[in-house]
Amino acid sequence: MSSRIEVYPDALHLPAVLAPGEQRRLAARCLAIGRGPAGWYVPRVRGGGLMRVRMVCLGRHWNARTYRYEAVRGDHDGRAVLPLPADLAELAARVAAAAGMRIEPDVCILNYYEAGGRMGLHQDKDERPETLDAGVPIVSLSIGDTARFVMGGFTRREPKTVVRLASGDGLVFGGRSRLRYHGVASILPGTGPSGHGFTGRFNLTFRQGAT
Ligand code: MD6
Ligand code: FE
Repeated sequence: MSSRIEVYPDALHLPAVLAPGEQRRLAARCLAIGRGPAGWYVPRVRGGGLMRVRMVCLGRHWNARTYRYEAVRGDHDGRAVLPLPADLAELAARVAAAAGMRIEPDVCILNYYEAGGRMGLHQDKDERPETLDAGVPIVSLSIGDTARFVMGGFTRREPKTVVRLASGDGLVFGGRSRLRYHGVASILPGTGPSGHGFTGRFNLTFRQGAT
């Protein structure tokens, strides 16, 4: 089993939980999904600004205006959301199990960052209250360039820790840490493995309770 680093209670970093071949296959899937008909879009947030990341949701669509999950891309082009493939849901469950947690995901948010990409500090609290109360984790998988991922407390101001999420790394974020603030401070261009057929960083977050 790969190593587990406890960043906070119930927030575990699993370096290289994905083998190189798995990373390559997953990268090819991400590219195909993103380039497909209901592919990449850049969300526009409530304040009106564009996010610095491209996104595609699988299973349910996360609406950046309403902060709700829905069946169509209501804040973008109205297209139906793509299904969440069963093998990806199983992969997320496997990674959760490696951290001693359980998930039956119904949504995956696929993010694509290029150099200069980032994601502001936020909490993930748009899933069903039962799921949040039970501490069902979010499972995050990263491929490509390393990200400087920032994790803090339960208010924006608390002290923060930086976790370098490299290609193949998992982060299982549940239990007592499910509602911690976090974000992506920066991407370190050129740090990903070669031979994956893309530049930049893919991140997949699997969630339960979006329906
Ligand atoms: C990212 N991830 O790593 C953005 N959220 O690109 C997240 O926002 C995130 O990695 C909840 C749990 C794990 C995550
Ligand atoms: Fe998040």
